[in-house]
Amino acid sequence: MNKLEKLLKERGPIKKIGVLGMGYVGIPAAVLFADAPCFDNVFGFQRNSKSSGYKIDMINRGECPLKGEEPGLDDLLARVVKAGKFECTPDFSKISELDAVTLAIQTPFANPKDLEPDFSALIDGIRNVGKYLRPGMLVVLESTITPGTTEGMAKQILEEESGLKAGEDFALAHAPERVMVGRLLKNIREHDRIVGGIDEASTRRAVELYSPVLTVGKVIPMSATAAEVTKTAENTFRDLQIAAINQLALYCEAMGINVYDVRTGVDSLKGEGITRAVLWPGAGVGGHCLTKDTYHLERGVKIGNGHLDYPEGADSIYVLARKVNDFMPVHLYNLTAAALERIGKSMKGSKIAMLGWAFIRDSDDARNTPSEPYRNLCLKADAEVMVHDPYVVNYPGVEISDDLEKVVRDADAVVFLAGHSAYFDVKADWVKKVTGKANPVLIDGRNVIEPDEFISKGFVYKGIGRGDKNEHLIL
Ligand code: SAJ
Repeated sequence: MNKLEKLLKERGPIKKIGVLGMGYVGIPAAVLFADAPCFDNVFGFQRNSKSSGYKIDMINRGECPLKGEEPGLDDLLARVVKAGKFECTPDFSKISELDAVTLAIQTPFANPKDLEPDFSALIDGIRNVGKYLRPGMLVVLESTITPGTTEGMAKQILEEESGLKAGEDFALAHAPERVMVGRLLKNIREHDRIVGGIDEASTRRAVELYSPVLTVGKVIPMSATAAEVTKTAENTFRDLQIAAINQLALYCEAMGINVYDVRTGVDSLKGEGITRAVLWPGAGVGGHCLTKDTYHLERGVKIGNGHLDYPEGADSIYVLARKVNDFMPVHLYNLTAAALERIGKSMKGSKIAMLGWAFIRDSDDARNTPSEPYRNLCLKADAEVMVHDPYVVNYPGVEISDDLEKVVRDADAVVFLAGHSAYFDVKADWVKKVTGKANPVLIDGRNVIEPDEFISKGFVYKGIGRGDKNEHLIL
């Protein structure tokens, strides 16, 4: 038995837990730990900052500061607070009383241009843990991080701040979150949980921490760096699959065929051992995960000290996938300009009605939305742009209306950028009447409408992947 295993044995089973970062990852994680009978109590650590300090009192009143519907979370939080099993505090010194501490702190991009993550908040959190670290404690990073961070930067800061040695005096692991807004509790309980320690003892201790909160999911143990690669790769692979069908959509347009026929065809190849993850082409890829995790993975393989053997001068297919997906709003703009040109108009001076600002259907989440680059291209071409979205209420610098008629009125072009359910009921007659145009342009970025219904009413239609319709006769 090594020094760490002895320390963990002396300390006994995990009873007191701390969670740093009272956000959409930390809060459900904390209340689920608090709800587990085998744990005594949980502290939620929240800096008393101007922007988020209000959460401390709110949580201690048993109220959940997260907006949006989260089934079961309000009740569970109220219950564990009332039972005295969960308390939010700005007093980080309480960390020294704990057996395990997890960090669920966001790692956004400093600015989307240089694709470098902003680890400052996470580093703050790690420093705070290091300051109050005691022998035999377990530290777990839950944030999405560049592979190599746990073994590298995190371990280094914790050791500097505490004077203790990772893997000897304390256990260190990475357990990436896989939650999605709207299903936070369900995802934590039911998804399998990747748990990766810097050594065997750390992995085992982290498995002890997470097993009690899993109902359906099971723990999948591995090394800390393998866990970091798993998290970034699972999103990189999804982005790659979306890029594959987006590229096929562009090919189908060039070859004059319908990508949805081809998709149905390819998807029909079934049978044991046959897999074809054919996803859906669209106006682009937004959100918090797929737009950045590829770059975490790419950076991880670069900072790693191993030699990468890869085709000379070839782009990573993962980065290429990001470029294809980021091209889709540009392609949508090109379709809009080409359709306007067919009726002797140009972007300059035309009125564009954008339908959809959220990055995902039937959601108010607009993080890294593809609608933004599309709108910027239209404005750059001196078009007049109106934005509709039934869920997104505000977005810095963009006026968004939930009044569809107001946005569509007098439009030269109506463009679908999100697949919100409400849009599937939009009728050609209604759009034509409201735009007041003889040949309105209709651009479909999410396969929302049936082209013939609009083409037969004199619309100039172009849809992503619809090579079979995009050069139709104008009636
Ligand atoms: N998208 C397409 N075509 C598709 C699927 C998505 O264009 O076939 C676009 C969406 O419009 C959106 C973007 O990609 O703009 C992302 O969509 P998403 O469904 O991947 O939603 P996310 O970004 O919320 O991804 C999350 C991730 N979950 C976690 O990180 C825990 C991802 O790993 C999941 O695979 C994904 O949800 C999911 O499957 O729902």
